[in-house]
Amino acid sequence: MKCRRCRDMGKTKKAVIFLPHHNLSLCRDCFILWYEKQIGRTIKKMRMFTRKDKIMVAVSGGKDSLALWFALERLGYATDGMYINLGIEERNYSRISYEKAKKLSERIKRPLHVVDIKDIFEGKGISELNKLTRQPPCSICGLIKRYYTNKVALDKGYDCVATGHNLDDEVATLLLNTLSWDVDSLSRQAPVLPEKQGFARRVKPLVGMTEKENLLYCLLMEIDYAKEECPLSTGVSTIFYKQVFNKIEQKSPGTKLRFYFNFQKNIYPLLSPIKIPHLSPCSLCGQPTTTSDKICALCRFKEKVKNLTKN
Ligand code: Q46
Ligand code: ZN
Repeated sequence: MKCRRCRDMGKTKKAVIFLPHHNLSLCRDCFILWYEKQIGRTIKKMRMFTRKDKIMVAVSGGKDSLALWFALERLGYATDGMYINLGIEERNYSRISYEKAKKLSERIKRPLHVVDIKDIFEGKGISELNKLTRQPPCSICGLIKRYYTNKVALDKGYDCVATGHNLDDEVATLLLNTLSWDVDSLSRQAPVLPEKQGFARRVKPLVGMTEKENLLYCLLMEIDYAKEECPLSTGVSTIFYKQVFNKIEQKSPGTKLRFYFNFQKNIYPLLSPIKIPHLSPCSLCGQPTTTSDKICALCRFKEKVKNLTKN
């Protein structure tokens, strides 16, 4: 298989990848160019940020967020990283993920802000918090990540938070939310969530890129990433929906892109005005909350952990 871009320029080069959903085969150099161009286009088209903005990239140490950070740097955006150490000791997951994030920050010479949840919850990581509270690990993890990415971005004066959600993540969540007609969640599923009342702008520049494309970019750019999936991810329902989507995509290339971007174009605008909850500052930490008792979910969770630890 030959690179189509090279062929169009009168050259012949061997392709390293064929992308059926774009009907495109590309060599190493053309893939890198194409990949970064696609991200740049998404950023501009969706008005995510400009070169004047200060961007905080939330990195997990995995392929997607590290590919994003590296590509944004190469595209000339001002980006710093932020890593949350979840204290997951199973298979050394958190230690390895942190090392990969740190390694990239040193390679591109950009700072990495680190929040360690064991400092916040008296030595407890996600697994210990799960055992203590009996709340599912991913719901605890999601709460902590949302809270601290927002807090660090606001405290340190960033214009927005960029996350590494890819097309596969987005279509799996979209399918899950659609199957249960979860209008609330659907009305929040956008690649750009604008800043409002104490919330930093959140953007997902990789929404048009698949896991496979992010992986290849890491390999070609020699980005060292954490290969292990989170050991607490077993039973996460989006894994099943990703498998379903990959089967559909094999039969009908382009379905993921159509499903996601047609939702954004045709359905999301009808949903977004449905609910804008009233927000007020949490009386304990000052972060925005929708609760009537004015204590945010994170502070309530902290209280719960404190009480259970005492007993
Ligand atoms: S890190 Fe956290 Fe994921 Fe692990 S505990 Fe669940 S949510 S699976 S992206
Ligand atoms: Zn609070």
